Amino acid sequence: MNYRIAYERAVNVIASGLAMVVQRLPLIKNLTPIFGATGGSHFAAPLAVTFVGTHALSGQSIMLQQTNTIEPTDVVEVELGEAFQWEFKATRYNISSFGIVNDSGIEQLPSGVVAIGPQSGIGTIGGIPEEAGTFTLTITGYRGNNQRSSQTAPFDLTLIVENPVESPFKVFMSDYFSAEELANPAITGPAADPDLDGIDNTMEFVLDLNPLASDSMPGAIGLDSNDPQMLRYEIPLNGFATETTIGFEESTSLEGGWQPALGGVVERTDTMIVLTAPLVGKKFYRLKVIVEE
Ligand SMILES: [Ca+2]
Ligand SMILES: [Ca+2]
Repeated sequence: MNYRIAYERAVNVIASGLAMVVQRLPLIKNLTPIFGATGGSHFAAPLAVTFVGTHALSGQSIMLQQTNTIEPTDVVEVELGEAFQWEFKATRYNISSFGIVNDSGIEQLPSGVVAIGPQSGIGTIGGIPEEAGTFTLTITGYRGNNQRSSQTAPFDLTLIVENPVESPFKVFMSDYFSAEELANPAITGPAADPDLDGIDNTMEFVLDLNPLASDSMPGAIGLDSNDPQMLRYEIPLNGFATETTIGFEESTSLEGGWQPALGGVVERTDTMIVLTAPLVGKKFYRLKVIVEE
């Protein structure tokens, strides 16, 4: 048979959109340009929570009020590494300063989280949390500068920072590698090939191979039993890779010009992918995988 099948691997990694928002938010008063530049879908919807409208010494009752159409909340849930912002103000007057203490009574915010403002009476807590946990932040607003003059009643914000759900690829890699190795993309990144078998980690995952041991490309090539004029190439897949985009590309040379293999028929199930293509001329096929980290 004159037909030759060449395997190549192509990996496109769709990086998390969160990588776009890596800048630290400095503790400055000019809030708008910072969030304006990076705002949008990456940020949780800003929620305005109004707290108190009374002098602490006046003896008047203290209440929370909704100030916009979004349901106000005193519980904010975000993922580790997810940018967020949360706003607050007082109803009866514009606060000129505020103080925040954690549940130990210390003026300290979780790592990666900063407080900004107030600007036009609106204070903001936001950033990109770098530690998981549940944090209670007690906020007090002041009518005057430097946390002086009359003050609002304390308001408790509960910030819950959760570990993000691991992708199937990362779960797969964590079966083989230590935490230290998992943090090193040169070893465990999608395009890395630490066992030097020519199969990158993405393919090791998709094909359910061992990223630490040399493997050969799995699959069976032969004539289609239903039609001897057709080539049948069947590759078993990892059942945990069902969300992964996998397809075949073809070219008449290995120099490039790869196109989706439209001349053939591709069937995909949870546990295998099959290419059936006519036995005409010389063609190269390669498996292409797009995985989300
Ligand atoms: Ca490998
Ligand atoms: Ca391997």
